[in-house]
Amino acid sequence: MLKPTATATRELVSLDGLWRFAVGTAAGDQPWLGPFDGTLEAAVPASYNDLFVDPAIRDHVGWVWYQRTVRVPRGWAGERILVRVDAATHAGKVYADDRLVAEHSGGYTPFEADITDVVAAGDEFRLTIGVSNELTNTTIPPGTITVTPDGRRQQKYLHDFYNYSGLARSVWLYSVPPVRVSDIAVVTDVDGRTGVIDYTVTTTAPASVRVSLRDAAGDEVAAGPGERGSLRVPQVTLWQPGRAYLYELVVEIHDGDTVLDQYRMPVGVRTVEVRGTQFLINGQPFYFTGFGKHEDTAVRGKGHDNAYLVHDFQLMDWIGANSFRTSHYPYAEEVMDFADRHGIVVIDETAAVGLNLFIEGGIGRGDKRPTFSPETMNDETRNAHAQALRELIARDKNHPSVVMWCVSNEPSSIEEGAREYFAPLVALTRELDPTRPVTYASFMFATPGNDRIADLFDVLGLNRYHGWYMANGDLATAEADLEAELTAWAAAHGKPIIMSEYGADTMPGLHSVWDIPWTEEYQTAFLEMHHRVFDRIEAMVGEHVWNFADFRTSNGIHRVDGNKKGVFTRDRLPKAAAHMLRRRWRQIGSTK
Ligand code: GCB
Repeated sequence: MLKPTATATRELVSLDGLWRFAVGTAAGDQPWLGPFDGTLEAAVPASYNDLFVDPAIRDHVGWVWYQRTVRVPRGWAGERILVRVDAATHAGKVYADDRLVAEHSGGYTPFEADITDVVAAGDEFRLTIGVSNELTNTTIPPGTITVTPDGRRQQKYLHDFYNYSGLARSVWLYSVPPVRVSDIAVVTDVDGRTGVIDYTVTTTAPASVRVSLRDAAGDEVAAGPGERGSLRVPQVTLWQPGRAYLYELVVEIHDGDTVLDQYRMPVGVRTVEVRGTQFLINGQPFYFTGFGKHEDTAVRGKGHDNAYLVHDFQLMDWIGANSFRTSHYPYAEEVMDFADRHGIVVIDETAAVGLNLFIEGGIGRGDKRPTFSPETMNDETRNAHAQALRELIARDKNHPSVVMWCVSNEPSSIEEGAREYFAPLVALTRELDPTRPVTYASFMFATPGNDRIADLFDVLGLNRYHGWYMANGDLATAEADLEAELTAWAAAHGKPIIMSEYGADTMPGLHSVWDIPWTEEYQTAFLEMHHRVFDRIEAMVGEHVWNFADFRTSNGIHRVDGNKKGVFTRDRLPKAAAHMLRRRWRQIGSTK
């Protein structure tokens, strides 16, 4: 699905702002049939949970409703008119006046509705969007709804980050011509000094397609006719980590001299390859430094915010991070575009977090049921997971910043059924995108001896907490355990290894001369200990600290106002460890 954009043939209206807001009440309610009662308004984009000071809203389980009046620009007669919701977490329903025009499951990928037949250019209509935050054993991510003795529905889930919900990303009204470009796929390669861009254009009807590639100065450097082809760019400037360079692909549909549709897309030319225990970008060994992140800020929750986007990337630049993982769901497309433009490397993850009844964030759950069974994660869960992969790859396949797909975070890969569950999903990922390596982030009870899926992947991602959830406060034991474990993984698979999570909860301002967990000194010593070990293991190709910043979680006795493993606080102030990381990562650069 192409991101909506304004071109010579397409127009775009942002529907962000304040929307009327209502919490779903009785079953059978049909709030879209008219203006809402009540005075609540919610900001879009933002999660709704923390906007209001009302536990009945924050803890609501089920549908909430957003509504606004929209006027279709009067010049849009004869065009197709679409509403695009960048994300409705975790399910959405869109109504134009009284009519249901789109439904979608999956909280972090876009969907749209063609409302051409329901609205008219120049007229107003009532746009109502329902959003459900319910998670069950067949959603991605999964969860369980329980009922308290006093009759309240409660949402439980198998991941630690707070279940923020709502319209956390933009909503758009846009126009496209009746015959148009509906998708573009590019795959880039390098042949000596020549860049090769294979492209495939999909159109809504047979049409005469022409593509041209412009360099950053706007000069055409290659062009070709047809829906499919290969452009060659002599003396190509590559997209490099830390040195982004983007061409622009201009795709047009012509009828004689008339341009029926035009779409413009940035393209970065680069290659990605796993060879032995190396991860190569443009043929050069790449060492990932950076973080697992979250979309999380005060008040907005998971609401996309361009100020935080800019500031987070500034901080990553300041600290010398060259990459991040979109833990634990696809991020807003603005984030991916920004990474493309600024040369930050991305490991792109689905929302398949918590396929694990065994643990949550290092703490045993005490659930004795099997993770993979007809009553727990089952074929329907896997179908939802497959759909999440399809939508992620459809959305992000053209981003040069994306160098790898992460299929899942911390699944219970040691249990019976794990291989049957994952093998088809990894095969699907490779079929959808044969060009990028595939990884998963494995959990701490997985060992080379009991893990059932590691061999399916190209790169091993290890989430480990030696010195935190294990050997807490004893860094000497933790160092020996970590080294033994990494050595064993390296020997067992001969694949590149990324430490996809390692981190220690840290209260800013807490200090000690001893190895006392939660102090700033302990976080620094903990990370330094890991780095000593990483530097002794040949197969290591990266280190992603957990987490970039503190973030909101559900309540738990091991959470103090959320997860405090951030190297930055929730409002993005550096803890002491940030300065240590800055020294190390600025020295490492992108190759070690
Ligand atoms: C993990 C999870 C991550 C948690 C983290 C923790 O293993 O992947 O989502 O936040 O542990 O801090 O417990």
